[in-house]
Amino acid sequence: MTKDNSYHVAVVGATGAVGQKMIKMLEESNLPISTLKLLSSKRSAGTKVDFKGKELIVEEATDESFTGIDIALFSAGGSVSKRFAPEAVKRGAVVIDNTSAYRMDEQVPLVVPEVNSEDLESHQGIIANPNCSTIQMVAALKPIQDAFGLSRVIVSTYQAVSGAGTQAVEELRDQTRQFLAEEEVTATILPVKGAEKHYPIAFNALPQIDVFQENGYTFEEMKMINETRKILHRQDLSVAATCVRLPFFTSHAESVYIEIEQSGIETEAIRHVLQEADGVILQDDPLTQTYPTPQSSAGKKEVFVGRVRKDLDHPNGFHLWVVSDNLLKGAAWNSVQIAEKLMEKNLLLHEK
Ligand code: L14
Repeated sequence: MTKDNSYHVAVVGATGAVGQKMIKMLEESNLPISTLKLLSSKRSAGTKVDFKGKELIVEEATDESFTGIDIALFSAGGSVSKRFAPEAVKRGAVVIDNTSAYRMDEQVPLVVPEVNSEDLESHQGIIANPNCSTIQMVAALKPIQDAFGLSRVIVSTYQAVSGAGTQAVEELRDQTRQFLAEEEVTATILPVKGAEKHYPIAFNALPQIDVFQENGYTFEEMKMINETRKILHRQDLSVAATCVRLPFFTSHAESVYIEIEQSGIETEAIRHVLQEADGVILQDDPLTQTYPTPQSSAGKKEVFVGRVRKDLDHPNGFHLWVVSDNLLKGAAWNSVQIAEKLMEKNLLLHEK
């Protein structure tokens, strides 16, 4: 920290889809930043990036890059976080990690500021940013859990390609053009980069995000299940997930079925707690065909909820439609929000 109480910040993975948004969110943040260091792999080093009207040059990350850094935002893949996050902490930085590397580590708080910012207080240098699909779901579930109790969650996702990175975005563009030109469609990235087999995403729906686990669920589905329990402090909560990739660029949508503990609750009461919730915007009116969509939420920081309705069979069952920008609240904005919270709570290591 500098004498005027401003921070030395680093972004690792600065040229990636999330890294770019992190830089934008830092520009919009009220976090006082004295220097911003942009780090990447050797391959992307040298790239020029604009920050608050100044041109910054991306440097290759090394252990020494983190000397003097107060806050390091990581989004360059799990192996980069494993390699450099402990080195950054050793040098006094607090790491906010947007990969799955540390999320389930018991020593590491997994935080959505509107939901469990108190978990930041026990941090030991690394804080994990949850998976994008998990973040938007728990933002909607927390106020419902607080008001009525929650016993079960079943979610199906409709996820944008940008979550899988800039190459997946390019792949959707290329395949869409190929398909419309009636050319052969080439699939080389999705569903999982580097996998044996690829499926086209353009004009398609892929029921696989991330790699399969031994239990038949994908890793994305297991992340939603395990992370939801950890963030809501509910190891007993029943959660099931099906994660599906669809051919649009930005925002994830989710159809969420919940069962609450209290009986006799009407839809209006669920709508009311969502309307009052921090970071959540209710857009729900069948009479005017009002509900959020991936396009309507793109570029916005909040989590949007619509289609709230009571299950027709289970007396405590409700259905919701939850939409948010996967690169903002799902990634970059949530990370920068964590940094703001750490500052507010005086939890940056140089201050501890
Ligand atoms: O776990 O491919 O943070 O859309 C979130 C995006 C994993 C990949 C994570 C995708 C990533 C996922």
